[in-house]
Amino acid sequence: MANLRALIFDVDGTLAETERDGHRVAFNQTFQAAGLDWKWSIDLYGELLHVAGGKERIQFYIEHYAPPLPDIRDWYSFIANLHKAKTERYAAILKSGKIQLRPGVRRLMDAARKERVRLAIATTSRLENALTLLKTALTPDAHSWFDVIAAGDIVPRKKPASDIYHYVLDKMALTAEQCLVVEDTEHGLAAAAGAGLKTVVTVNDYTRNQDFSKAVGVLSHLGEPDQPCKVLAGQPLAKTHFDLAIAESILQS
Ligand code: XBP
Repeated sequence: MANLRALIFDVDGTLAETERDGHRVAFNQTFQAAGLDWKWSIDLYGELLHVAGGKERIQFYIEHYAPPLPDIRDWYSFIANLHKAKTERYAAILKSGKIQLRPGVRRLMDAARKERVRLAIATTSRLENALTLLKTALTPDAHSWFDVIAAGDIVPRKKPASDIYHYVLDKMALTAEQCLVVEDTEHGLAAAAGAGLKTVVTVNDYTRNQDFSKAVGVLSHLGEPDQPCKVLAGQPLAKTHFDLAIAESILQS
């Protein structure tokens, strides 16, 4: 590949549909086990997803939805402990094998490895969560597939700030012009665009109505030879699926 040196993937919603049936369920299980009368419905969770990061999401819920509150002095530790417990429950859900990769993710990563296009991860989620998903849904030695796995609190500001993408570019010693990002949300797109990166968006039920005008393309998913993706915005694809040749042509244009 003349220009394309790396693909940078977001995790939740992009690699797999983790939010509705993974993170949300783990949050609810944790609230119940902690004796909290808090329940995040599918619709409410869609609203809460505007806040990136699990700890930040719990705090936002407390501040904006006035749920029944326990008598707590140290809210910082309380939220941190809830979030830790939620991470364990989320890992158990992933280990049960219920959550699979979205179409085309493994195919594109395999092709990149064959062509020596480097791989990286840029996520708001906790590192353990990203690693567990990669191990359970991709491959047990997933660590070795990625040059950088940038996650969670590793940078001061979460998406939509661009910190995580600057971090990945720094660690890989690449420029934005040498990389293509795959994201699923407006926040993720804003983060990548702010670092000067071109981004392909693969939407999901929570994000399909968001503003993706800064994306180089918007797809239903990455597609497979026998499972065509739909182009929702951008240039039509000459094939059923998104591949490295298309990624390269995007960087050249
Ligand atoms: C997705 C998120 C995360 C998860 C929860 O991040 O917003 O907050 O919903 O993860 P991304 P944690 O799209 O960047 O992968 O509970 O581990 O924070």
